[in-house]
Amino acid sequence: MVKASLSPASERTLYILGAGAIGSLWAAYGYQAGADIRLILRDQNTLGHYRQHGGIRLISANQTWLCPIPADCPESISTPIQHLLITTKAQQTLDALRCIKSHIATQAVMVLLQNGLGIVEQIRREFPRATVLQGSTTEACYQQNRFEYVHAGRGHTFIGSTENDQRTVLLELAESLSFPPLQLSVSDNIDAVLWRKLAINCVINPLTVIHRCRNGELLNSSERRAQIQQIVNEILALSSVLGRSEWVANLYELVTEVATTTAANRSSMLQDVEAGRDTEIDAITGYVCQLAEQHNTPAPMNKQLLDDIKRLPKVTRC
Ligand code: KPL
Repeated sequence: MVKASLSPASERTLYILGAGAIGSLWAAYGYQAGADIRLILRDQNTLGHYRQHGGIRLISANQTWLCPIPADCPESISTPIQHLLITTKAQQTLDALRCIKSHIATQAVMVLLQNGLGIVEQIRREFPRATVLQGSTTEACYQQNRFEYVHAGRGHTFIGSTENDQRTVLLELAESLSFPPLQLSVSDNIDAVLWRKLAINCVINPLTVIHRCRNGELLNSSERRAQIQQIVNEILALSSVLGRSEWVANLYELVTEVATTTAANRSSMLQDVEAGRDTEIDAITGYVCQLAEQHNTPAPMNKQLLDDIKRLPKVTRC
């Protein structure tokens, strides 16, 4: 295993792959904090639209900032990427990384901050000498218009690694990615953090799609609260089989807390469905259903939600 090292903060360019809600949130606050940030956009065409727009517009607590964050498309990247924050959708991650593979330094440090599980292993296989750290956030942000995002609720963000000897790098990274008001902490048990986040996303994301509602509106009726409870029960049963019960103690209360603190947010899955984009359902509910099947644990509500969301019509875009 290669031990990761970071270049001095003053010389560090942070590339952000995935200019969706969370990537744009980090990019905008990073830009405001004076960090050397570069967004990687999908292609020349998107880059052209972005430049015409003048940057990322961030709306937070009735304040609006237009942040002209420097941006590239894969063809225009000119320096080797040493530090990469990956905020793409789970299902787009590998393709997006392959597009910029020739620009990624062999020993790059990558932080994967996205919903769902199952992707980090694939990245590590494809970039064996890179250091791939994992993160999880409950910051709430949604897209209002193209390149315009609303920071709709505060959450917690953790990064961590299953490799013990990465602690120094993690502490330094947590500090250098904490662009006020965003605050990163290092978790000593990132697997637990990611499993909890997966559980929260299994509840909030598909249910907000089924009911076409904001996160907080999931708590508005007893029918919805009963659905929350059923998903929670299925995840608790699976967690118990996997020996992970401790990781999801008080899951119902945790989900309620996140739905309350992000009440005004439209979940990322609802945003995807409304924009006709692919959702992360396979990496979220699909991941849980697969594990449940492998361990002969019933998860009928999750299975139903997986099927329902996958059946939703897609908008065909050219
Ligand atoms: O992670 C989220 C998402 O929308 O994907 C939450 C925390 C539920 C915020 O909306």
